[in-house]
Amino acid sequence: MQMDFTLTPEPDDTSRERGRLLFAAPVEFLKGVVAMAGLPPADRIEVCFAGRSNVGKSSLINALTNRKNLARASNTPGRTQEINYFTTEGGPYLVDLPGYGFAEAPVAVVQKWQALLKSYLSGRATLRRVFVLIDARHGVKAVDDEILSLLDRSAVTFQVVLTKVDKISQAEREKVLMQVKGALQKHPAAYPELVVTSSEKGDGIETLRAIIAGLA
Ligand SMILES: Nc1nc2c(ncn2[C@@H]2O[C@H](COP(=O)(O)OP(=O)(O)OP(=O)(O)O)[C@@H](O)[C@H]2O)c(=O)[nH]1
Ligand SMILES: [Mg+2]
Repeated sequence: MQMDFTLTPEPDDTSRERGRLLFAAPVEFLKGVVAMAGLPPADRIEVCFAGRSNVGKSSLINALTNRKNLARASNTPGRTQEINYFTTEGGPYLVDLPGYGFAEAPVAVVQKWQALLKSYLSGRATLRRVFVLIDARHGVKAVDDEILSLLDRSAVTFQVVLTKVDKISQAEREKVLMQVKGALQKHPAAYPELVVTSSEKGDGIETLRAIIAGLA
């Protein structure tokens, strides 16, 4: 059966306001986690941001929270090496993950944090939704597919967020959306709506805030 993927519609005034309020309140760094045993108590729901190295996970958290440097963003792929927890007031934990598909660190180091990433994505009961970030210039790659299959097997709902849309034309946008929608056909854990974002220009940020506030 063909699954129908659409863009998330613009939030209505109520949900937009709810999203605005959640992210206008203080969002604080809680801790960086390097082993499953270090995860904070599972006393509330959480959402996480997953994706290939350099796709823009940390930048997206900065854009959502309107803070330049809350989650460190950098040009150096593989910069986020821990599972970083941020608290919201009355809302979910926001979780910034290390990137996957990064080959330039020592193999042992990469393996260690990829193993942690996989344990986390498949074994966190309070993980309500995984935002899987896909670079709008590149579309879904084999390494993304691997993670998406892991989420299918673990029955964890994921929602695709296209990033860096400011870097492509409207025509390229249509093309990558087709590719992504095609790739998602084989992933039953995929949420049927996609979000197109630019942390640089602000596209999709209010929509994403509203989605996260709506999950709480
Ligand atoms: N033009 C543009 N650049 C972006 C955008 N989002 C992120 N970037 C840039 O992409 C690079 C990587 O961003 P990060 O947010 O550090 O990426 P990440 O996914 O957290 O990377 P890792 O932690 O290494 O996995 C930085 O140079 C950002 O400035 C965007 O929306 N538009
Ligand atoms: Mg990062």
